[in-house]
Amino acid sequence: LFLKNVVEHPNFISGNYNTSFIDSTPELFEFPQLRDRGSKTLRYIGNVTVNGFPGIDHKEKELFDAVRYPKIDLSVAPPAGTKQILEQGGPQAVVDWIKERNEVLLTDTTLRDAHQSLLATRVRSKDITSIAPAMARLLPNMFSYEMWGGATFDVAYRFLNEDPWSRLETLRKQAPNVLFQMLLRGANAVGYMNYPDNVVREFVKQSADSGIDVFRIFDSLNWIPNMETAIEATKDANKIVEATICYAGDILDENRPKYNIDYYKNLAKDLVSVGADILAIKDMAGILKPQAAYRLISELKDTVDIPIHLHTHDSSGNGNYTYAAAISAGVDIVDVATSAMSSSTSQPSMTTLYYGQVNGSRTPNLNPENSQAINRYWEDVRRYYTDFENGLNAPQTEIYDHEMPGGQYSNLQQQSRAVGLGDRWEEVKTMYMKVNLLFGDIIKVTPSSKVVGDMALFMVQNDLDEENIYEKGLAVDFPESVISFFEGQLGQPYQGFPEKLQLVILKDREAITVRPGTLLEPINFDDVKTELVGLIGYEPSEQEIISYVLYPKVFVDYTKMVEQYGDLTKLDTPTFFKGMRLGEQIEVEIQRGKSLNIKLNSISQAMPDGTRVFYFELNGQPREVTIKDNN
Ligand code: 3PY
Ligand code: ZN
Repeated sequence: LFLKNVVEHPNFISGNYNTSFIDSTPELFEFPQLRDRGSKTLRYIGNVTVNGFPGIDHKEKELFDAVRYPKIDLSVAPPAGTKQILEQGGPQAVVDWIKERNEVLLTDTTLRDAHQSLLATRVRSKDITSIAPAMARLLPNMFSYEMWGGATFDVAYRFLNEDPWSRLETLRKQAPNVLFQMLLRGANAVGYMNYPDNVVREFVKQSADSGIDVFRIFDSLNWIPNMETAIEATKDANKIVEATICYAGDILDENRPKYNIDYYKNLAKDLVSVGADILAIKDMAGILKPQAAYRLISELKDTVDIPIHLHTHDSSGNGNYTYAAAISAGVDIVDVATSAMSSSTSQPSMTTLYYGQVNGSRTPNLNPENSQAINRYWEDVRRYYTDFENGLNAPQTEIYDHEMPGGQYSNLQQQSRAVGLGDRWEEVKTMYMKVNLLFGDIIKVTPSSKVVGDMALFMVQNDLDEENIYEKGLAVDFPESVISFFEGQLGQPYQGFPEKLQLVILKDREAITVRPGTLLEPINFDDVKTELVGLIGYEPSEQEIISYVLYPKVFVDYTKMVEQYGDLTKLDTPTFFKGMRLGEQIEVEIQRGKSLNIKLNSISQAMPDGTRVFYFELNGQPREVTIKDNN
């Protein structure tokens, strides 16, 4: 294409060129793909305007007030932060630095768990990267930003038509001063099943190369063998291993003896022995009560010599109360979010925590005015995502009973509606609790929590209960996720599987007791590459190859969307979800100094074949686009 541009250029044809011709003729680099960009964007806008965005009600775009950006001087570089400590001294220097701190340190989860738990993980890179330069300058004293991993990886491809790797790389450039933290599901990487060891290794390597510094590594059954490959890979990359204990039960409740204080202390010691730099306590459901937090953190501080990082969800409304107790007990770091993206199923608010600690001995190093300046941005931006709100706007103390992770509640509610159990939601929640006990009281977090949820729905749908399951269960086929769990494909739960139920569920299928990763063939990345070239028609990057290995269909579907609609990441969020109003004009800056100015003048009536013609203006030129109306 470049050669074609050269030989067809008038100066080239007329012989009017010299050795600087290429350097001085930038239009040679304007390939048809670039020119095509406008048409693809118009096609996307037309389609979403008339057909709506998958999964949300189709209605006209609302009017939004201008977003309040913090006033910052971008020409002033962000101050040095924790990232520079890692760069200069490696993980041990960061650990030493944490130990020297008296104030409680903060991780800001706004860019990952907060929106995963409040807005179905739908916050787009555009809204994340727009605020990152301000975060780097106004919140430079954070221990880390948790901004990647968990569900954000597949949701980016699957629902937002964007590449999670480029989100990470862009953020890295914008916030070069604070550690970047990701959530990694051990042998399940950022997926829902165990992957071969070389896949986990490659994923960690690519993530580290692209900008992740702190790997919060957990296993959905707290089974350490499933975490070891990821831990080794993190060490190989000279990054920080935050080995994680998922919290279940209640250490102060004598009726819940399975997960008692000794269970946690032993696990903590084991995690230190496999290489933890930091110990994370991941209270994914928000069930760690304040008094229990005080005891847990106090005893863990006496048990291990590495920093302790506490994560909770504010579903019960007790989140900051739990943190206050943990801070008194000596916890080193806690997870918080900007106020407008905090509370309820998300993390507690950072500014609330600040005021709760102010004038105390461990007041966090946070400037409340700066934090409020960032918060105003999120107050405005959260409105773009109203369609993805989970509807929970008051404390849910019942989480202490059902123990559902913050991110699962609305998902399971949605799943219940989808299978016609919308009006039996209370029953589903009660069943979730009963299934957990039937399963032997397991750790519930992605993906083990999904198994419990799938089983709860299945039991309610099929009128099964804890009495009749052993008999009726022999005649039914259980959900695939449940069978696979009882086969041992997610690993081994603490104190094993309930054998009687395992027989009913597996029937004649054999269970394994070894680490699933030992049975999985390593992936041959060269073969995968060849296969992928055949599917997408271009040479994939290493990041794309690993994405395809983790999520083959999701990744290929994403590349097809990009082929059809081009790069949509520069489109503003209301337009991305709702399209355009008649007469509206928008500007899409596709690269610095280069914009698409788009105006929607009119839309024709539907033709007999169901198509409509959209009359746009693109940078002042009339453009017609024909769109199939699927309504
Ligand atoms: C995830 O694995 O995505 C989680 O957030 C678990 O809590
Ligand atoms: Zn969480």
